[in-house]
Amino acid sequence: AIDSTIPLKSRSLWNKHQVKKFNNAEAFQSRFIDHVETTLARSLYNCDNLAAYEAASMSVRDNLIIDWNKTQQKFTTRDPKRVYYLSLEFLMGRALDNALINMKIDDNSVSTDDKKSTGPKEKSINSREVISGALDELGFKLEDVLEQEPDAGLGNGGLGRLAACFVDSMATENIPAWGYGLRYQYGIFAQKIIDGYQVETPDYWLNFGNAWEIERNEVQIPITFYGYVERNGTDKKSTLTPSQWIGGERVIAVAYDFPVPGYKTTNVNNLRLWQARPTTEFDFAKFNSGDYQNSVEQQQRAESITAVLYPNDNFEQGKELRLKQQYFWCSASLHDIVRRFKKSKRPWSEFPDEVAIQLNDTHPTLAIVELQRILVDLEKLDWHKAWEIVVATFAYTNHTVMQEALEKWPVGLFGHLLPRHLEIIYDINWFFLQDVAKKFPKDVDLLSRISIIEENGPERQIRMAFLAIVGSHKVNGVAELHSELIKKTIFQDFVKFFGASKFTNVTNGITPRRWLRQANPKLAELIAQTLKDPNYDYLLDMPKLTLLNKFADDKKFHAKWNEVKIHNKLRLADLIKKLNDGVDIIDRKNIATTLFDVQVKRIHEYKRQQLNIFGVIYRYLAMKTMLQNGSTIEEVAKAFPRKVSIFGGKSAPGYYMAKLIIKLINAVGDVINNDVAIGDLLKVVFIADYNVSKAEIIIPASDLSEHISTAGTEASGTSNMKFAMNGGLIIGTVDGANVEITREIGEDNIFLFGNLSENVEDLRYNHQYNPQELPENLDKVLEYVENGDFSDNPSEFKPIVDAVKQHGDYYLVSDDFDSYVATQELVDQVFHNDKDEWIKKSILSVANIGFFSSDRCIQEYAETIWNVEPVEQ
Ligand code: T68
Repeated sequence: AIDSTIPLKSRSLWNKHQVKKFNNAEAFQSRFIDHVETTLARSLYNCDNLAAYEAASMSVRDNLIIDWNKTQQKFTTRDPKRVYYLSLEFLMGRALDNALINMKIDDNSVSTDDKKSTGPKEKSINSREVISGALDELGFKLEDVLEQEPDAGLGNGGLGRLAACFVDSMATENIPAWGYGLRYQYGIFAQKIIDGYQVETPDYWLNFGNAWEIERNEVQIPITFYGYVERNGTDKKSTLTPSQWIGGERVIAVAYDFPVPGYKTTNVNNLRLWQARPTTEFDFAKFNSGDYQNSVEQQQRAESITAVLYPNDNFEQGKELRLKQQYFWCSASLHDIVRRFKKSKRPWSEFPDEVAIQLNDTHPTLAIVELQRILVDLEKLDWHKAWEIVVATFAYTNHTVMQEALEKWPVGLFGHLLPRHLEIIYDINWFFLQDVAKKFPKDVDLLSRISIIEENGPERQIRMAFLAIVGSHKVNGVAELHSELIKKTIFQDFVKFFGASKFTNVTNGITPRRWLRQANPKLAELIAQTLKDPNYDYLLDMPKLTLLNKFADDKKFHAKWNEVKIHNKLRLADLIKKLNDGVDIIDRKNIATTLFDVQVKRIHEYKRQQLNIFGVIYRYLAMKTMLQNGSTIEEVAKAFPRKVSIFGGKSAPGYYMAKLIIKLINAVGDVINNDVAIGDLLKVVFIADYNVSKAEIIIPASDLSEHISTAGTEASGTSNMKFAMNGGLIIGTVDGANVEITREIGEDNIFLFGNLSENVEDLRYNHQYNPQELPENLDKVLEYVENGDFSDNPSEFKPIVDAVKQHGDYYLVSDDFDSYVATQELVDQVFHNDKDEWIKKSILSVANIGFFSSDRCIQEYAETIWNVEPVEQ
């Protein structure tokens, strides 16, 4: 074959041997055994669950790849506008179960006559059931096989999981879209709890290989760092003319592709993750000087670029290796995109008609600079023409207003690693500031406020969010409240300059395939039955759930609904028991009347797990006081009915306060869980190593979940949507997407409390300048914590107390405490005294949560930001 195309005369032979998908149990079994015996070199005598998982995954992957090839060929022929979603994190979780839910198979063993009789109301083939049966016949249980898969934990929290939901929805919606990210060898660390403290252990997730990826050794892109800039144009001084960057270090980016199957479509999109490898270039200078050791060491350093995910959520550390990761990934992705565009032979001016690039936070902002560099230095376009193309191509999503999470790079560090990019940023800023000065000639302060370069402080810094705004045609927040807030605060000057229309909102969403059907098969099935939708088509059209509204008062339906919840609570009790060395913490016989109160998310002061645990301590002390004053345990139980407080989440390894909060939760649990006087009325559980696959068990089991951030700090939150979609009620502040969830499901069906975001600034100011007046109840709790009742070390938790009492209570725990406790009492009342009302609220939550499907969210991006359309099947 010349030029990698097969000569015409050979093609019929290729077609004759075309690979076929397995479409029924038998064909799957044959493929499965083939993989066990050849790919894995095992046999029926030594095939354990792990080998079965690998062989099943590779068999399913074969099917996906066949559709993947067709999808990509179709995109090449039709050449539609494509979307590229750049995210430094993709928190995918497990792939096999999800593939079984999404994968479409068309059983050719069913005769055509049988097929004809399959009316629209009858069941179509469900690949999960087919494979479960097929594995059963081969001697395996699907559940055990699925359990073998390690989570792909290439993300920290909400931002990374959002990217995972988005690729699922883009594939489902038949949008020609690729995700681009990094193939970290170590994902988010595994969390162990030792003596109540978080201990991090490395997550070497590729230990047993990875059945879900395709290593593309043919896709290798050289990436340059360091070095200096040379100018060869006539005007050697102008940085605007083509310049040559002479790099000092080179590494190779190798592509790894992960097929992303859509639901009920044969469309399979691609997630391309880059891994760093050393070049095979030989450093003769080093070799001749006899420094072999050093030249090998330098090569080894290449691999470190994609070695590990930075484990911070909503915090930027500013380390050089992080910047290296960012440039490595942006450069590789952009060269890949540009190469694909060039195949179309269109003029550069049409680039934005062919390509939309979405920046997931500011982490990929360098892609803006890299495209400008490619166009000016390599493609020799005029600076301004190039810039017009760049701005029309990019759009930026902001996920936070918190200062400590906004990326800034010191120009020294930046210019050393990327000298040409620094010049380009200065030039972008120069033109931008000229325009600003022209528009607002009298406002002298504006220039320094709005500049991409921050000049005050010991060293000049590049403000990446500002660069992302200037280099994009649209900027969006992730929930209505947050999108309004960024316009009024951190990006105020930019609204003034660009106008409000550049700023928009796209409220986050979640994929109902994973977060309803996969996580909660029982509820998904009950809904399918109730909607008379045996094929689960509603998962593509979640607003259809409103049909459940009419069952809100149906007592028979309540019973079924409640049964599902109890089943899920028992499933979680099993998990907790397993994690607690086989000892039950939860009283199973009373599980239906035990309120499961869950807060699972990254541990962060702004998310206020401390408020939750203070509430637990308050409850415990009140129970003890009753007993001391002579109340019977029955009387106590009336006032404080059965409850389990469940916590889970990781702290960034260097976040002292968050780690201390974890320790406090565990210390409180130790005291309460072992207090025989209160028996099973109150328990506190910390579930170690919260991750996607644990979330799939925890979320469907919750009666109540907590989304209690200080108003204005949580941009959206997405687990709030997941809990509501699984029939859990929410206690929450008026923050992030809680606001829109309330609007959709009705304010009677959510427990809101606390101060509003517009008052936060004043309250903080008050704490600064007025002596702290603590509410009495909180004061008692803090006194108890401070007295060392939860620790052998009496001053251990003092920093948590001092944050409220001495250091201005930045997160306003004292301002919201009473309202929180009062609202929790209301929760108790409804759950324990009016169960029908509770179940009604639960049904209404699910019935009206359809808006929060990530399919809706992706449609909004497609229409209002990307201007792309689905490619018809
Ligand atoms: C989250 N952000 C928001 N950041 O906190 C959450 N940060 O409100 C929102 O729902 C979610 O994004 C999706 O929009 C994050 O998760 C990070 O994880 C992160 C990672 C690196 C650096 C900074």
